[in-house]
Parts: sequence; structure tokens; C-alpha cells
Amino acid sequence: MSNAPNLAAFWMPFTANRQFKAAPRLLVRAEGMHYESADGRSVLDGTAGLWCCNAGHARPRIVEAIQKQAATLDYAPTFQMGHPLAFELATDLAQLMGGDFDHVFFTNSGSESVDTALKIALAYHRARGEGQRTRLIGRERGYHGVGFGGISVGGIVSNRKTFGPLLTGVDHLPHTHDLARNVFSRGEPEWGAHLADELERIVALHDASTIAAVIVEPVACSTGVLVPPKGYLKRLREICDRHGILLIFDEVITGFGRLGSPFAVQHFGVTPDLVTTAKGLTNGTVPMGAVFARKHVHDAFMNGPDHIIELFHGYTYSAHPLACAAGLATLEVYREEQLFQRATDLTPYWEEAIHSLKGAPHVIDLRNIGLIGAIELQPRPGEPTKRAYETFVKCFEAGVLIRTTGDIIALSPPLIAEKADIDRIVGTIADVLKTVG
Ligand code: PXG
Repeated sequence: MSNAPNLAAFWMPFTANRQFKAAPRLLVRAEGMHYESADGRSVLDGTAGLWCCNAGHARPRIVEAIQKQAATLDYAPTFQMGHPLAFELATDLAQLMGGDFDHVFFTNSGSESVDTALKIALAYHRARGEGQRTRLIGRERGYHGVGFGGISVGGIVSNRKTFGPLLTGVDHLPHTHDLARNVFSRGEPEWGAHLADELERIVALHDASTIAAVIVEPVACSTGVLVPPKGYLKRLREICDRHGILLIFDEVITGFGRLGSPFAVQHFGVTPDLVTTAKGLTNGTVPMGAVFARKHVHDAFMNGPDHIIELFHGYTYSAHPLACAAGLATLEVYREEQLFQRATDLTPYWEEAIHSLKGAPHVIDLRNIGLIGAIELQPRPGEPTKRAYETFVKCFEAGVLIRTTGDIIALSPPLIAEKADIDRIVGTIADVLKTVG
């Protein structure tokens, strides 16, 4: 590469910087289902970027909306000021979520959405005279972004162990992964609903009067796709109800059609009190997150004198005009192309394709839900992650972008994928696994 940039200055996130810079993988263009690499190769996107480009790349309607907005109103404050697109987008989102999720708080990322939801939960109880409810309950192997709130309730050891004591007053549910019982599950596994009852044990330990909220990903994706056991989420909801605890669904990945429904809320038929989102909200084009609050949560804040700010929280870029324009255009594309329905229609084909890898070298489990798939590999003895990483590099060289976490391959193609794209993603992985030691 003659025009290769100097790679030194960019301290890359969640990356082995020295390894990457010794053999970089640069993307220079994207359209539809494909990236183009710096060396001019077409790379099929098996991961929708980082689980965010649900409508595929460079969609003209979204591109044009961002361009037009940048030239019309580049920035406007939303503290004691406003601009129309923010209200329009919030209205559209509330409608898409349905139920009594009547209010939307804008952020700029999933991590900020999580922090916002946790703060709303604490402030909600205080506003109702239950300010002693300060405990937050997360789950082992959960990923809720990288803010101090998110890593505190999160359960990914590497993301936590380096950063000190984190938030105090946090406890964790057990994760739901059990290969001995649920190996090669299709959709929701049969075994494990009773793991929700661990919340009763946590309540008994701390007393319900000290617990503000439980936060879980409906499907735990970043940790390697842990699909909730049948009935598990419903049970969590029942226990939260019994004890006056708020339930937060972190839908940063499951939102916007990944499971075929607009949100996991509809897919599982379980209604939490708050929902965090980001990623697919703008199809990954402009950073934006949104927290959905049900009426009772929002209304608990609307009690004091009118001139008093109800929630001392927000970001310079909450409801940024470019993000709002991108969000509105994204929702139009989802609607007009019926992409959530498309994801539903593709799910059986996707499931068969993923499970066709049964018997492939190193594969110890396959699991799927909606347009999400996971291929768990046997780690190399004494060298965890290396087998999956090698698979990732070889797939990229063969023109397919996959994502790995530990020794698990996680797949989440854009919802515009064709069956032939699915065949290519899975076929490339099958071929590569034969060559990986
Ligand atoms: N919650 C969940 C459930 C997420 O998946 C976040 C919060 C944080 O979002 P931001 O926008 O702050 O990154 C996420 C992000 C991966 C991967 O490869 C997953 C995420 C981000 C980057 C990579 O699994 N999820």
C-alpha cells in the first residue's frame, strides 16, 4: 500500500494494537452487503459492522438525509432549547416500541444509554420516596458498554478487573450458558428458566427495599450469543414485579429488527420498565443511543414545580441534528423495505445454515436466534482465543467479515442479506475451519 497512513497515533479500541499494526486490515468503502478493503478486495459483511448496520451500508436515503441536515442545521442545543427533528424522532421511536413506552431520552452510544437508564432507575425510586433503593443487579457475562455503570453491572471479567472497585452495591445473576444441557440449541434453549429464580436469592440476601433495578440483555450477544432459556425473561419480570424492582432490557443489539421484531420486547412478549438502544437506531451512520421509558417511570419525575429541571442528566450531543436526521431516514428504510419482516422470513434459512456446521472441525456448539448465530470452537489447549482469531483473519482474507469473542464466532448479517450471502458466510467459515489447526 503506497498511500498507507501512519498507524502509530490512533490508540485503537478493544484491539491488540501491536499485532494489528504489524498486519493491518483497513476498510475504505462500503455499500450494501459489502466492504471494500484498502487492497481493493470486496469483503462480505457477516456482522453488520459491529452489529449496527442493519439496513446494509451507504443507503442513499440515509446518506442524503445526513448531508442535507449538515447543511441546514449543523448543531442545536437540546438543554432548554430544541429542534423539530428531535421531537419527531422520539415520537416515531415511541410508536415503534409501542405499549406505554411514551418517552425517549437521547444519548450518543450504548454505553451512555446504559448509564442513563441506571441513573433514571435510581432517580425514579428517589422521586417516589424510596431513595434507599440503590442496588443494581446485572448478570455474569453481561455486556453493557464501557462506562463505569456499564462495567459495574456487566459481567465480562477482562472489562472489569483492571478498573478498581467500580460502583458499589452491585450484584450479579448467574449467566445462562450450559453446554452440557443446551448444546446445539435452536432458538431458545429448553433448560434454564429456573436460573431467574436466583434473583429471589439475591433479594433475600439484600432485601428488596435496597434494590433499584435489574439489567439484562435479552440475548447476551457480546459474550458469545447466549440465548435466554424458554420462560427465563418472563420469570425475571415476575420477580421484579413482586418486589417493586425496575427491569431494564439492554437492547443495544437486539433492537431494530435483529430478532425479526422491532425489539426483543415484542419477540419475547416481556415488558421491562426501561429499554436501552443505540447501534441500529441510525444504522450505525451517526453515533446515537436512546433510552425508552414507560409512562409510570417518566411521570414519577413530573411532580415538582414546573420551572425545576426534573432530571439533571444529558449530553451536549443528545438528539444531535445529524443523528436525528439519520435516525428518521433509517426508520423509513426499515419500514419501506419491511426489513424486520425480512429478518423473520430469513430466520429459518439462517438457522439451517448455522446448524449445517455441526460436525465441522473444532465446533463444539451452534446456537441462533433471529439473524444472530454463534459458532463455539474448542479452544486450543493452553492458547484460548487463538483458534477463533486465526479463523477470523483467514475469513477476512477469503472475503468475509466475521467477529470473534474468546473462541466463539458471532454472526449478525445486515437484514438485507440474500440467501446466497448466508451461504457464502457459512461456506467460507466451513472451508476455513478445515484449514485451521
Ligand atoms: N449494551 C450492549 C448490549 C452492547 O452490545 C453496548 C451496550 C455499548 O454500546 P457502545 O455504543 O457504547 O459501544 C453494547 C455494545 C461485539 C461488540 O463484538 C459489541 C458491542 C460493541 C462493540 C463490539 O460483540 N456492543
